[in-house]
Amino acid sequence: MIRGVPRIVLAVLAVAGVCLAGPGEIHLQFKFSLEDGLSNTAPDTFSAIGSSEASVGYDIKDLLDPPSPPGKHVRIYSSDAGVELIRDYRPYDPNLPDISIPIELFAYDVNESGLTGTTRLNLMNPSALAGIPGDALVYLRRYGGNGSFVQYYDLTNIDNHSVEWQVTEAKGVFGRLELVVVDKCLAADIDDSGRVDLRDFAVLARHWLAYAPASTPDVDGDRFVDPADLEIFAQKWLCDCDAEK
Ligand SMILES: [Ca+2]
Ligand SMILES: [Ca+2]
Repeated sequence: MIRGVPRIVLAVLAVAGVCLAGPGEIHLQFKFSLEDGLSNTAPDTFSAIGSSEASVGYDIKDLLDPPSPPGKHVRIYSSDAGVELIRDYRPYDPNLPDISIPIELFAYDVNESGLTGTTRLNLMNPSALAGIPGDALVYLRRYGGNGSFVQYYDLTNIDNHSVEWQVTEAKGVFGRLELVVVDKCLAADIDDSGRVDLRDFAVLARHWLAYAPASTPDVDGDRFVDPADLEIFAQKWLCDCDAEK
């Protein structure tokens, strides 16, 4: 037996997992605001949309949205499109979702002293989660302005639909989010071989109960390798991810 891995887990892995996912759609909307103790800083919203429609692309009209009010404001937008998108469409296969959207959190203070207070992020339409297949992981990871990982939010947990944290003298890009919607099979296929098998398990076992920095494999995305990862792994044991379509 591989050291440190419970015997019961090895027993579970003796049988193949359930491989097929169901249909679904994605349209998640987030509201981002900052309370500085005197007044609410002008909030912003961000929509993350996955669509299987080949014709759907970036919505140019959203690029023309008016800027936030002068004075002080916060903004939330995807950051890998080369422009500040507040509504971002991504190709989406409901049977094999694999979407990762990098999001930037931006603060502006006309006085340049930065914004200090409570930052809030709310999922405005949690009912949309019902349209995502149960075989998909849906989560946010939050990073500080220096890029270091701070917190993980499993969006299937209602407690994470409204989260807050404190910021001090925030100005410019003071944090980042990563929105991930990924099929459990793809998440469990750690070596990207297309199949969930012993090679993936060996990697997990090597990092068992370890903190997982950015480059270390982790199935459920919370940066720790623990029984929650193995539970998903067991569900997808011996699955061919590409064959799930
Ligand atoms: Ca694999
Ligand atoms: Ca984990």
